[in-house]
Amino acid sequence: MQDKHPALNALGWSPWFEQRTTCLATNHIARVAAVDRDQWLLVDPAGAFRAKLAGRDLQRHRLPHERPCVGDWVCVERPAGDSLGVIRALIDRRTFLRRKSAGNATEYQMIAANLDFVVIVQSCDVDFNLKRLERYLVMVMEGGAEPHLLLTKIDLVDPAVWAAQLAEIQSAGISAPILLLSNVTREGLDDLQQRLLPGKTYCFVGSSGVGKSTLINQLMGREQLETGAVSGTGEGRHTTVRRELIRLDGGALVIDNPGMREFGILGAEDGMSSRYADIAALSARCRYRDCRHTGEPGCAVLAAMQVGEISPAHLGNFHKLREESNFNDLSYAEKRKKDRDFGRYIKSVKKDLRNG
Ligand SMILES: Nc1nc2c(ncn2[C@@H]2O[C@H](COP(=O)(O)OP(=O)(O)OP(=O)(O)O)[C@@H](O)[C@H]2O)c(=O)[nH]1
Ligand SMILES: [Mg+2]
Ligand SMILES: [Zn+2]
Repeated sequence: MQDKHPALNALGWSPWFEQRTTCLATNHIARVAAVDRDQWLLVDPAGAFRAKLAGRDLQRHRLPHERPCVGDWVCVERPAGDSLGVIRALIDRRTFLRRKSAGNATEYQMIAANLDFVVIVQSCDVDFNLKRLERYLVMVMEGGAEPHLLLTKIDLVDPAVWAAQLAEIQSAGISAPILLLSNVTREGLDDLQQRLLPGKTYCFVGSSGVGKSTLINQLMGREQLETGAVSGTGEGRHTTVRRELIRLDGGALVIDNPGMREFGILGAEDGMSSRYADIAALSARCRYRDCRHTGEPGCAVLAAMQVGEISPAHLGNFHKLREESNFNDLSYAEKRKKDRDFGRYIKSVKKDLRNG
């Protein structure tokens, strides 16, 4: 396919998007670098500018996750002078990272879109947690990006500590590449830098205080992002308050994120079967198609566990995550139904008013 927008490639553009562009001849293509309430910071080869959503599109993109998020490509009318641009359309997302909104809300929250890699960051002094890692992995795989793991603050612990963490990750059957790093001694930094490819997008996620912004500052070679103090418990203080796409001198695009306290899974059926591909493959041989692998006769998954082919811990994680995933999916479906029923109710009231 002919490369119609070569200048955009440096910002992460590819033929995949070219084929799906809905932009009019009068529109420009730009990428979302940050979102501040109702204003979008966009970048294109000419630089950065601010834009808003067209009124009609505000209606159409009513749900928060349908609105352009960091990393999205949009069709935009470029502003004259320093007035705001107008976003006319959202180009399809190739990949994304989303989570269940924090708290009880049964809603998706789009973290970022069009990511090649998601770097899941945990610090090995106090933050490391395999269960949390598993949830991130499921959601990364669901969205189609490639996961990388990064353990920070190796300067704060004895090597035996991170060696044990590596062993834990390996025994959980996680095959994503793992990097170790210290922002203080800079050990591991060159290794990471060499892996960052120009024109590819890397989204850094993890708890507050694990060193995401400190790391991105190091990669930029300057103190652009604000970094925070860590409390006595090692917990961060939510220093970063907005997501931001940054282009490094080497050409890689990185997204810094605010620390996330929870990372709930929702709508993750594909992510579950990618992360637990071994269990998914075995279940084809279970006697019952709807086997839950909890004691049914003829269960191939339990049989595999008995001969040591998969570990009980691995199957245990799968069961816990599937339970949570099913529960959240059910709540989501119920909420959507309630919304629809309420919509119908409003319509019928309006009709009654007109007729009455
Ligand atoms: N000892 C040590 N401290 C580090 C390392 N990386 C970061 N820090 C410190 O940890 C604190 C938090 O770092 P940040 O970069 O702000 O963490 P963050 O992940 O961006 O946190 P949020 O923005 O709140 O999500 C700062 O005081 C850093 O100096 C590291 O590798 N070793
Ligand atoms: Mg930060
Ligand atoms: Zn089974």
